[in-house]
Amino acid sequence: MAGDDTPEFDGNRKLKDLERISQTKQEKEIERQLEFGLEAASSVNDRSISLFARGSQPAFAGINTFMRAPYCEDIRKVGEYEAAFLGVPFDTGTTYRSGTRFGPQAVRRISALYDGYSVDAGVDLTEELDMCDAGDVFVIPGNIEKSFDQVSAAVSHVYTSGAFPIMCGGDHSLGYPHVRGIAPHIDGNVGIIHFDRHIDMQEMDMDERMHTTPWFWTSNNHPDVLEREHSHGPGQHHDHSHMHDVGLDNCPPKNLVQIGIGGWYGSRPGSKVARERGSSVITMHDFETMGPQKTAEMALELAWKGAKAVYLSFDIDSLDPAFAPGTGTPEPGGFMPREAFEMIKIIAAEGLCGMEVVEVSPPYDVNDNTSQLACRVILDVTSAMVAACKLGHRSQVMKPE
Ligand SMILES: [Mn+2]
Repeated sequence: MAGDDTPEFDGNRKLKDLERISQTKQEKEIERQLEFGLEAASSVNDRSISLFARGSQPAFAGINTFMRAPYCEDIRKVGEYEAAFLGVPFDTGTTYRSGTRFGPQAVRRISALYDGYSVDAGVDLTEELDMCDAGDVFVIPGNIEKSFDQVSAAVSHVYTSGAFPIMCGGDHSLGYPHVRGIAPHIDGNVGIIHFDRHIDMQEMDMDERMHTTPWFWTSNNHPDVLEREHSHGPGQHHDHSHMHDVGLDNCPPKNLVQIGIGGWYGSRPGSKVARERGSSVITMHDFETMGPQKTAEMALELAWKGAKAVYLSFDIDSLDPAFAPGTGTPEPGGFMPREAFEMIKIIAAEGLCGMEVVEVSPPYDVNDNTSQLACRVILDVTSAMVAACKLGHRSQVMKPE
């Protein structure tokens, strides 16, 4: 029988916490809707409803931005927000199925379902976080290197404005230009936590910096790598003489942690690089042995060791294709969504300098399931940061107990 050893459970604890958060922004939003959308027909009893849909309801109506956040059309003003959703519709780096150029729009569309209030997270994102949709980067389809330059400059603009950058791809070749937009502004080393089924750490693929290569380049110019390669003989592994860009110098391989790696596609060249550079690869089997909590704690320990900041890269194909079929390179045996949610929440609570969700390919999706999961990853990461007071302004909108 349930007796004295039943732990005390307050099922209302988070609801009580949420009750202390203001609804000021939401009330202002309704005023704005009525002003712009005009009064509803007289038979409508709820007078907060407008004639033209100008707010969050109905979820299937309206002009979508991510989470119905304001569209920051004048990108000079992005620093007025605490976080910015930035679409990067680029898929020229895919090596199998393309289609991720449609990822940002699909994630925006399904995000309209949500209102930002989560009993589970104990967060009201609308009220606690000032987020905008910064629109998309003007990528150059068919040219990886020019797109990389556009993307890094755009991410750098958002990051230095002070807004937390949330990049939505696009394929995973973007991992490199995303980090290249942030790391040079950080005075110290940057750790990277990377969820994926694929190791994505080879130098080139089909003679280009495809989506199988981002982590080679982020960590390539670090003194540890240069020294190791020098001791093996200069130029033994690769020759970048044709490239002006040889990678970043403050992303040490020892602070790169990859989680969920496995499967049967394309890992040999990247594994060699990871082995030589001494980065950390937590395979799916390692994860099965350790479980989500221990895996996340280990990732944090490795990524933060001696680092000033940590960046989160989430490849949607780290989730099993039964849940996330809409992706370019599916690999069976991936995470259950709940396992991934648990890990990213633990990781985000320690703070991040930026994040990306990549490889959502809507043409292969079913019922928007994959884009919905990508949206969910962004919500879980940002809300965990808000709850930990690493992002947003909880203290200003939550009454003391
Ligand atoms: Mn992948």
